[in-house]
Amino acid sequence: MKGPVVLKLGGSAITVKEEPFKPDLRAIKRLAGEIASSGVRDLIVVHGGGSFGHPLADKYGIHEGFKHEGQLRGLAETHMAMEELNRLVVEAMIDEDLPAVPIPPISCFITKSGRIHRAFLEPVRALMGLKSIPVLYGDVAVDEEKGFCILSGDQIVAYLALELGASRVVLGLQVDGVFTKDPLRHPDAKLVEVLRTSELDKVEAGGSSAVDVTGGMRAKLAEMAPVAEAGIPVFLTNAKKPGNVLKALRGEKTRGTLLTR
Ligand code: IP8
Repeated sequence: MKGPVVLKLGGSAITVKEEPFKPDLRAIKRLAGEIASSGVRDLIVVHGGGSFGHPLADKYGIHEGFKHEGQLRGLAETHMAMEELNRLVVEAMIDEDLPAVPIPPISCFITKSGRIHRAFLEPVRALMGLKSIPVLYGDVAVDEEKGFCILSGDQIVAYLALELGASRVVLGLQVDGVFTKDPLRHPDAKLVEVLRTSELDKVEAGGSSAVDVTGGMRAKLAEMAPVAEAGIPVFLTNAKKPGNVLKALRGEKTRGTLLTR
């Protein structure tokens, strides 16, 4: 199938989510290695905020939009924290000889009420034409209604997948995939291997206890549904477990959930 693969590295998979500003450097290095070993080069990587973006976004109420000038410092701090994490991801990829290039989403997306309204994707397209691997991330964004907002990595993944005609989306998470019940609270929860978009209301999606201003598994699935509806398969797998992202990128079978129409 033609079209790039869009890979999301979940913030919880690349940071220590309970400890603010603590990257999981081993995971970042391993995942960069898995990307390199997969041989997939027609690729866009988007990573989440984990313990870098979310605590600051929460502290300053960035997701609530502009309320007072005191938040402007938080806007800058949240973006800079994400840049710091992005640098670690891009450096790890470059160490693996991957032609990764950072693309700050605040500079190419404008939202309206929290949803991407306008995008300037020419740099992404041009870099891909040169066989570079753009690396974006969940970020703060200028919002036409709210002043500013948090733009989740998931929304960026969905937007890019649809806009660039992705062949596949791989979401590397801190859980194995979608379960019949919240696996943290119900030990009898079962992994759903194939999930149709028409069945989305059947799963009780839970998962994350740490601060997540962009909202857990249910929000993730809602974001990915239009992608799957468009015929682009979305595979969710545990990026904390070595080998999953490698296999998913290669299109090989591994533990996870395939979201499809
Ligand atoms: O972790 C949110 O991105 P996500 C990024 O993909 C910030 O939801 C800045 C909190």
